Amino acid sequence: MQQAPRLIWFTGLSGSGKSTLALRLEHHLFHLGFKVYLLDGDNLRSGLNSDLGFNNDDRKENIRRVGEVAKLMLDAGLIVICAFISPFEEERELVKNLVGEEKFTEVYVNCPLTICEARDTKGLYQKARKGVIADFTGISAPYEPPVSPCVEVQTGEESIDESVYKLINFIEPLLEV
Ligand code: GGZ
Repeated sequence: MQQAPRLIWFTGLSGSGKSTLALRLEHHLFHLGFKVYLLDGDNLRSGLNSDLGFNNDDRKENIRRVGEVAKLMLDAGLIVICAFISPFEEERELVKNLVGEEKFTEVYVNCPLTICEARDTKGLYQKARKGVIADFTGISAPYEPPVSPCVEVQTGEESIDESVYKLINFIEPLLEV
């Protein structure tokens, strides 16, 4: 299958559903025959970026390196899905300019902090509130919502299936040459 290389960039708070949606999208595209690869905190922060923490400078460097890796993968013809909090507009812009605006699709996984915190699947918000974890996004570190995302899902209101459906409908037509 002919495919147009594209970077699909998910941004949103911890617990907003980025990884879940990104994985569902990856599986969907894979089963359609696209060559697709998912980059997220799990495979980047445990290896290439294991020297980085969560202060502002480290987050910026995290996203810069992810952008460079994604660019190489685009050069190889892949569809790359990235799921990072990526809290700063400036770094998201940097990645967009690095890979080229025409290849960049920003996805805003919009979920209110109150809902992310109530879910607290990993107990991280509770630790952040207690001060056990410093610089926690939404609690003690900033999150800048995208100004004009290409597509937005409201995961506090929609079911996972509804959000996946919305994403697929928006993204799939962008991928075939
Ligand atoms: C935010 C943190 C922090 C702090 C650990 N702040 O929900 P998770 O667990 O699985 O996803 C979060 C992940 C965020 O890594 P990113 O590389 O996406 O962040 S960034 O784009 O801002 O560089 C969370 C966990 O790491 N985590 N400490 N202080 N999230």
